[in-house]
Amino acid sequence: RTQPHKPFSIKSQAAPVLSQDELKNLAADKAVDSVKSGMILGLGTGSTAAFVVDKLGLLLSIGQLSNIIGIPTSKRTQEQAASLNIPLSTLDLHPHIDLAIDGADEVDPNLDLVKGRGGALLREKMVEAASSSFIVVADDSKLVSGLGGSGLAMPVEVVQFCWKYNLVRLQGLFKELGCEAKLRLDANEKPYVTDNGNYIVDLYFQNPIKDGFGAGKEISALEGVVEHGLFLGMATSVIIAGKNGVEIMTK
Ligand code: ABF
Repeated sequence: RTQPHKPFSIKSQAAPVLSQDELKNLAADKAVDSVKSGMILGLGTGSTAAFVVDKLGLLLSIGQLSNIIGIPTSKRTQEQAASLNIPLSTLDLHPHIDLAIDGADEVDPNLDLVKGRGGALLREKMVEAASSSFIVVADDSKLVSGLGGSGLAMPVEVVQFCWKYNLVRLQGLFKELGCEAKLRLDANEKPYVTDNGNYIVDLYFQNPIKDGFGAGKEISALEGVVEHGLFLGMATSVIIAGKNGVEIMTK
């Protein structure tokens, strides 16, 4: 005889709502799974990348990782990594990097990125271009359907000399996208100076950039432009943390 079903109750358990920092931490944890002992690592900049650096420091300190060498992408990251006793080097001494892990400001469906709102775009691009693999870590607020479409800045690092001249030229390049160019200021309302002694012109678009490669070429062709925040075709994968967990985007 079959037993009559016992009445049962379903305890409804709403999924915990994770804070943005918890999401960043989740993405960072997942990325660090790809780090192996002995690797030369590009260390990113920004709040998400900082979780990665913290985790690397922890794994080194408990002996779960060994012999890694970090190539930092900013003075901030260099200080953070040094404080965690992560051995550091430079691109001069280690021109080939195994894996770089860094955050992003915008991620589109092709894994193309806007980076540099943290001001470290030049060193980030140099380090990430020298890496065999580049994993991006981000929370889902960074996803966009087209680069430049978030209404937030697309940074361009320019030399200080005649920065206004270049600001006007940059704005003029993207008139049809409703581009407004602004010199980035620091907390004291003084021009923000990068680790490389340059200024940043932030470009704000009303419409997304359709041809990222074309836009990048035009920006780079301006004398006095040092680097721009379009990171195209560089990411190997993007780890996105959102309310449904961690998703890995690959091409
Ligand atoms: C770096 O930090 C930058 O390229 C990007 O500008 C920024 C992202 O910062 P966060 O992780 O704090 O959002 O990765």
